[in-house]
Amino acid sequence: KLRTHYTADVKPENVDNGQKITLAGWVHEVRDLGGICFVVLRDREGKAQVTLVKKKIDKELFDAARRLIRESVISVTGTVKFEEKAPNGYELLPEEITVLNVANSPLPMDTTGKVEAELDTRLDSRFIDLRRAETTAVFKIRHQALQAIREYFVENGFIETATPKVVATATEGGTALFPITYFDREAFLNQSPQLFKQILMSGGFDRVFEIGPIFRAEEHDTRRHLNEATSIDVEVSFADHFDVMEILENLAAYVYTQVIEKCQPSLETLGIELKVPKTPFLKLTYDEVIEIINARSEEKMHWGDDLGTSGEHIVGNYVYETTGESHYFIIDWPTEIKPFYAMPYEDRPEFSKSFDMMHRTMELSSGAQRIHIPDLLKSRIESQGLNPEGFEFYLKAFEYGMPPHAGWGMGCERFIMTMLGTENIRDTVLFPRDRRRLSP
Ligand code: ATP
Ligand code: AMO
Repeated sequence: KLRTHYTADVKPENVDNGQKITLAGWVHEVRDLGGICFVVLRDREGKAQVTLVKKKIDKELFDAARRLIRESVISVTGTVKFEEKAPNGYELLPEEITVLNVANSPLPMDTTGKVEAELDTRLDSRFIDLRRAETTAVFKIRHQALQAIREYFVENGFIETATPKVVATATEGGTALFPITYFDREAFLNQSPQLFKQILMSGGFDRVFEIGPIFRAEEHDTRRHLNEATSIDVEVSFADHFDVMEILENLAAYVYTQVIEKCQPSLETLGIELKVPKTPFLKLTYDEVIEIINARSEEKMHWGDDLGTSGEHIVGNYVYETTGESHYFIIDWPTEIKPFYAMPYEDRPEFSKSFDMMHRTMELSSGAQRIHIPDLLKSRIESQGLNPEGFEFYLKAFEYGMPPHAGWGMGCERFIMTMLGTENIRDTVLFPRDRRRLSP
């Protein structure tokens, strides 16, 4: 066996003092003090000190240890000695060290954390960057968050779906599409599962979720936009926008709770003390948001304007100062600035049953009750300057018994980014796609 234990699993409850084990990982550090040599072995879960005392050990083994090259891959078999003074409370006294692969030097970037690398350098050599505990911690938390999201959906009667990423039409008016060649036809990478999750409501699935990639040809290069992002999508039949806002806030709170419970080592590595957001989240109407902004900014916001970045910050800070919470909803947006599928209020059709879930620093999610009446939907598609012919496959699902329904989409990366306070959204994606970056 190349490995019997992870470094972090070597504890008195799992392993006996003097037990023979095999660890495998990377050479993090070699400290040669002449009479004694320490090799720090690093694996996914942590580090272990391998101690070689010259007088007590085979000369060849001692010399081989001293010559180990940093970041090479090794497997070490030896006996465990619990020792309070050692870094994790134990050291490994080796009998055999096998070099499985040698690393070149110098390395493309430092792994010890002594030199702070630029994000671009880190992304160019992601395989090395991931060997840093701080980087891995983000992805362990992302994994746990997604796990919790799935748990929450399954517990609450949702069916997981997979809808096509190669499509014939746009869904989200605001952003551009990536065109691709599909045999002899033009096709696009999907911006959102929107149309498909709605069709599934006509299919009687009632409650669906999907976690998958979305593609947006955003021209700009910001710290919160990706060209390929992971969307967490939900659609619920016989529900209105308030019902799905409740699902969203409860989901967010559940995920925070699970991350706090299951990711303490990673949170400590990142120096984060996480607080579960208090539910229900504050709901501000679009009109109230305008008042808040206009009372605090020279730059006036007019009815019908979308919320700009500075507006988002003004309102976010206002909410944080008055409630101590970072999350809130903005509801009742003008129908005209929301996508065609948002349901207008019957008694005041200039307002729609739509919402954004906001974090103090940015938008996290958009959603709405949807139009389920085919004629109204068709006229909304037309009035947004779109051609209903392109939407035939979608509109057809509304003609034969479409229940009222509502849903939302939340960017996974933005959710993780705001949870961990990362500077850049690219820190929450293994191999981000942005304006300039197409590899790795
Ligand atoms: P939407 O849901 O409105 O389609 P989105 O999901 O992409 O947009 P953001 O991009 O965070 O959400 O948009 C929030 C607001 O910030 C929008 O009003 C948008 O016009 C504005 N905005 C987006 N990109 C930029 C940018 N690069 N600089 C300044 N403002 C921006
Ligand atoms: P929207 O376009 O607002 O709504 O997208 C929903 C959420 O997806 C995330 N997101 C992004 N994250 C990173 N980079 C991007 N370029 C990017 N674009 C979007 C954001 C955003 O809030 N169909 C609707 C959802 C619905 O109504 O169900 C939609 O796509 O967190």
